[in-house]
Amino acid sequence: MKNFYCLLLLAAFACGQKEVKAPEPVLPVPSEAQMQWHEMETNAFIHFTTNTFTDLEWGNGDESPAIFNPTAINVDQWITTLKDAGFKGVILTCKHHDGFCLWPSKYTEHTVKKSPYKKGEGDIVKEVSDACKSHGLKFGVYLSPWDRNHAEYGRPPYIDYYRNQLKEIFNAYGPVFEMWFDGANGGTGYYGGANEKRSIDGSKYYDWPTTLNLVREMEPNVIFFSDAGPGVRWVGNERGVAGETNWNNITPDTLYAGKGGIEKLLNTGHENGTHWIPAETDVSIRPGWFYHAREDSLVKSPEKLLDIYLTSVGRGSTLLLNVPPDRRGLIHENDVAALQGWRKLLNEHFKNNIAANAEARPSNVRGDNDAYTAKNLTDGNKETYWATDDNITNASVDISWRDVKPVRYVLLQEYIKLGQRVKSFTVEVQEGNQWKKVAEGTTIGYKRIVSFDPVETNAVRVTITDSKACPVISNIEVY
Ligand code: FUL
Repeated sequence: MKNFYCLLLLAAFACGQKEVKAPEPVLPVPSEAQMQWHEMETNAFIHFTTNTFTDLEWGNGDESPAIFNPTAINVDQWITTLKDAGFKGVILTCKHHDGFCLWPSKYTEHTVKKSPYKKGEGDIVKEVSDACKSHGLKFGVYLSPWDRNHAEYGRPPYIDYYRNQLKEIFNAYGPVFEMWFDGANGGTGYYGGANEKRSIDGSKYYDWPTTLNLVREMEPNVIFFSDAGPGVRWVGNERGVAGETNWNNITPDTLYAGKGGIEKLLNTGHENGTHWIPAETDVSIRPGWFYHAREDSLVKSPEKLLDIYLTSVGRGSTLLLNVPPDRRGLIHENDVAALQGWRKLLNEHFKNNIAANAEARPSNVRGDNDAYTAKNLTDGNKETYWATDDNITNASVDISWRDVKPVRYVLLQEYIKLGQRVKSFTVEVQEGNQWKKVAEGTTIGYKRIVSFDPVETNAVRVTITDSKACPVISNIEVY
């Protein structure tokens, strides 16, 4: 990459151009690990535990491991199905709220070891992490802080137990790209036979800073998910909808996992937030997070999944789509068909980028310098960008091609390594000698896809109408 910039500079010199300084970053900016997370775009969630066999969403914690018996399990089928659908990573519920562990933890008997699965010799966490490795997907971990099985839940010894399990998992099954700290806590549970309600103070009980440091020592680049981050935040709903305005910035000092009442803030982020904590959009392909036969007819359609893609990835978020295995231990035929249909739609709708290498005429180029030319928008190189002079926060670019073609999507990307800047924009298409507005929006961020009724055109105009500082746009695609 360095060489590439040297070449640009050399080219600029050769044309007698003065070197022009790159725009200053608008803080905060993403870490390298967060940048990689943004680029994954779609990941899959896998919810699997005793709930799959009891038909519950939240197990009470008193379930017998004897019921955990997937008789035709094929973890490879899960991972190849997910890979074919385009997912880049997988997050597995190693332990959900009921406390049952999908690996043979040495700190409890409430695990696969006591189940009929592979006669107690099975280890689903290992199988999934191995399958991810062999198919080139990243592996992530959900380890529920709330544990309705553990006798000490709510008291200090449980925190040691939870940390011991994190050590077990990170040491045996890594690398782990993302760690989920779910905020849910319904109070009541089995708790080793006490069968009572245990309320905790979510802001203090878990002592998250110590736990996160422990994990970071084992996995320095892990992305922590919780309502409050610090890696990524919850999007504030389970419908698959990120805010139309979606700032990656948020001020986390008053947030903590499970705080509640902050859904709106999580959904949109905050323009002046102090930290880069982007929203992750988690949603299930079925009504529930776990498999229930009664929901076989309620699997989301490929069209619905496409909508969800547009309101998550298309709004600068990352999609975490849950696909729960059934009692056989397979991804059900209906879910497989929905995922295949979705992939097909995505491939069709985003097949030919009309803007690739198209002509781009900007209203302003930073220092009139080739390094920041609007050609960078259509060159397919994510490291180059179009930027304007520092005092310009309203600028447009016209992208045109020879023959009139039907257009229904415009995809925009900011070069977020220099921070999220754009506050509002419009998209117009040329009809004869007229420009007609077809879409407008607020934030762009890592990626923004606007859709509109198909129009026949040979030019698109994107206007940044307001920005925190000069806009820095790396990519425009048109479909
Ligand atoms: C929630 C949990 O209570 C659900 O069971 C599920 O795991 C979802 C992803 O997070 O908070």
